[in-house]
Amino acid sequence: MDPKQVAKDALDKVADAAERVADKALAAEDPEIPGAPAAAPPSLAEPTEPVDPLPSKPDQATPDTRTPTGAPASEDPRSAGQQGRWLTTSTGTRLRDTDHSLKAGERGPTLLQDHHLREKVTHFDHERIPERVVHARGAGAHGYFEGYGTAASVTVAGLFAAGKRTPVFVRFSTVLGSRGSADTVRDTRGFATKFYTDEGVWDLVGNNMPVFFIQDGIKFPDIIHAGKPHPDREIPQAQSAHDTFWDFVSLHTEAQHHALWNMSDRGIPRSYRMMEGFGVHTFRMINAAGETSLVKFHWKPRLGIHSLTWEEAQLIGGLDPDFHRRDLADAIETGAHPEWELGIQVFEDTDDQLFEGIDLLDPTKLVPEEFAPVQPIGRMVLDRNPTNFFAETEQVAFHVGHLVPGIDVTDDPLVQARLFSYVDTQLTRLGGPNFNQIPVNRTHAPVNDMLRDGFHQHAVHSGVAPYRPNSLDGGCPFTAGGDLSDDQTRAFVDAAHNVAGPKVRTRPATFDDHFTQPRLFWQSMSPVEQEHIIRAYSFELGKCFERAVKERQLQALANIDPRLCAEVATALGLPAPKPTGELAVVTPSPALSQLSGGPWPGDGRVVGIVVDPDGDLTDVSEVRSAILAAGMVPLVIAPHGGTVDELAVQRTFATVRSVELDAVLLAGSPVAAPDALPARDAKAGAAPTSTLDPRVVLLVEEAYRHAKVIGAWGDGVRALTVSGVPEDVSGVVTGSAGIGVLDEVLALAGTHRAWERFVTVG
Ligand code: HDE
Repeated sequence: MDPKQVAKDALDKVADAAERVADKALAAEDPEIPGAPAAAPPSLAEPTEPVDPLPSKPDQATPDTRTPTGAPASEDPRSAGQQGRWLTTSTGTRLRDTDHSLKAGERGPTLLQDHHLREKVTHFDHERIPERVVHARGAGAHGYFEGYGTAASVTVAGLFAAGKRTPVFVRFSTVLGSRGSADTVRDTRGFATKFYTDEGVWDLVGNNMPVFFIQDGIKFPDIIHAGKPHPDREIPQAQSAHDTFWDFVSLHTEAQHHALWNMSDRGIPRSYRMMEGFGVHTFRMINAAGETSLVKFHWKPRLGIHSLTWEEAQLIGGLDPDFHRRDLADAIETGAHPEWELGIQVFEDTDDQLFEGIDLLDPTKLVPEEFAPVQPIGRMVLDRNPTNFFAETEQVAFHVGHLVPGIDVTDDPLVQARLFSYVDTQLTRLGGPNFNQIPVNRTHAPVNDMLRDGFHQHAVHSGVAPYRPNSLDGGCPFTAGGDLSDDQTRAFVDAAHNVAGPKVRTRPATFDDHFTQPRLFWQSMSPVEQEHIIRAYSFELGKCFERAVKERQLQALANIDPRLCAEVATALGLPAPKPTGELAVVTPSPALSQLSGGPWPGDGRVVGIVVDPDGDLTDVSEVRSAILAAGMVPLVIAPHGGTVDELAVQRTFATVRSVELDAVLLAGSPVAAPDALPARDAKAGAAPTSTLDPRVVLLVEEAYRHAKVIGAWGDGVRALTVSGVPEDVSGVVTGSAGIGVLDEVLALAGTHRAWERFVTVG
């Protein structure tokens, strides 16, 4: 039916209902006995024609539509923020003094009657809410999703229509650490997206790795208890380098695949903006004809997938624990808006739900992109930072059961448990069942549910019949149609799917193979990535206390790859065991390597420029402007703060560290500054008379070791030489003019690092 006609009919029905109310009100003047339950008398038969909710009765009023801070509700989001210029109580009474409690005499005791003191302190006492059990530390951003129109053959979901823009809120997170832990720890990252679609909220609550530790949600408390700090001493914080984690994953070999991803560079991303995202589970999509497909979701970052080195991650953990949070906020503020493409791998919805022998219901398995290409269906841009961390990033409540027509879950036993857990956890975290009414969680679609009351109820529901069927509220609300092709009336339809079998606590045989896919991942890595993995295992297991735990994990590594096992065993000083079975023959998947693809845009990358206030500064200003024009952030680094030749200094030799930079430019060779003394700055070492400030030497050495691109011109070339860096090596650029050097540096930085500089053994 014509949508305009539908809208007109609906309006006519509301007008009819309003007329009936008015008639009744007139009748009441008759006078009529008070107490009629509803605004209009019910019909004898159950109402079947959908209408909008009936108006309230003429004797009823609802609270004024005010914001939490007393302003008339309006579309301006600031109406929910502070109002007026005077300090007030929470109820808007202006205050004259908030620094002195009410006392009996100047030096006497405080009076119980001091309602302002009590309101202020009581509210403060309750400012904290429980942190998330997992994913406690996170950072959020607003943005939009834009559909390409390419998903229509598999799903009716309206957000994928060509050019359709849907607002989103994304929260990135680490898993294990507490709210105040460091960003750069080795861990999986959460990548949770809330889409405020016209058809309801859809939450895609994924990770930056495509597989998970466990195949059944009932084991989630086990893996998390093992990964969290030891319960006696509550250490270590935010990391897996300890006995309980490796105890569990070595006993429970289905976790080996995910553990291997954590030990790879994916576990230490350079930036949230440079991570892939995955829905992990297989989902089911439904098209207009009611046909279903199985899909896996992938977010592909426009900037490529890049990581820190382990040494960088550890140093940054101390220097700037907010590194990822800051990077995200700074990038958005400077207009370097992070962007991802959403894609799906599509599989036929067969009875066995297998693809090329891979059980699509097993969340410890991925499907190589070479077998099932990722097909782009839209893109997401994050372009605004939250205004208030608590109100938005902390209070956002994701739930895998927030689904919209056209997208459904599968019988993956992990997602099944998640469907229970996410609502359950919000009840404690957000203090009751109305968490979807918190501003950041509110849907942009009309809500007419029959959920009522509860802590912090913000809706003022009218009517008397929050049940179905009813006649007193005119039969409202009505269930919508199951015709998926009608985008005006369609409802969420659970995809029909055959299930049968005995009631059992077990797992299928198709979940049994725990080593083929880790081997596939290992063999798909480049030699440098393999080195990083070997070092990561050596570090993590080297931190374990118990020999039995290390030996057991070495056995698991032997079953993944004997060379990986041997290298780690050498580092641990233990014998390398033999594989317990035959090793699978796998075809490597190049798409799994972070080094595949590129070069990538450098948006928001940080370029340090070392200057010598007494040297030649001619090109520095121009280079700085060119870096800004390229969408990157130039940081001028000088011996002292303030300005150098009218250029603001962002870092001094005392405050800078190479790990916060993506590339280093040397515009001069500054001699040791007055504070280059061990007593003032331990980084200066014991060489105060150096012809080059020792902190610059450290900066260059570190940047070189981490395979960062380094450029030098003019006298800056001397700084390279003094620091022991050869000129004729990959990723090192020298020249006579700043801009020429910068152009080459920016081109090389597109691959993130000069990978050839990493020495590999294998
Ligand atoms: Fe979660 N997970 N999870 N998880 N998860 C939570 O929900 C849970 C799983 C993920 O930024 C909690 O609101 C169970 C897989 C992200 O707010 C909790 C199981 C994946 C976030 C919860 C899983 C995730 C969470 C904690 C096994 C990747 C952060 C607070 C059945 C696909 C969302 C909360 C945010 C958060 C339970 C497994 C991703 C406790 C029981 C698999 C990104 O409900």
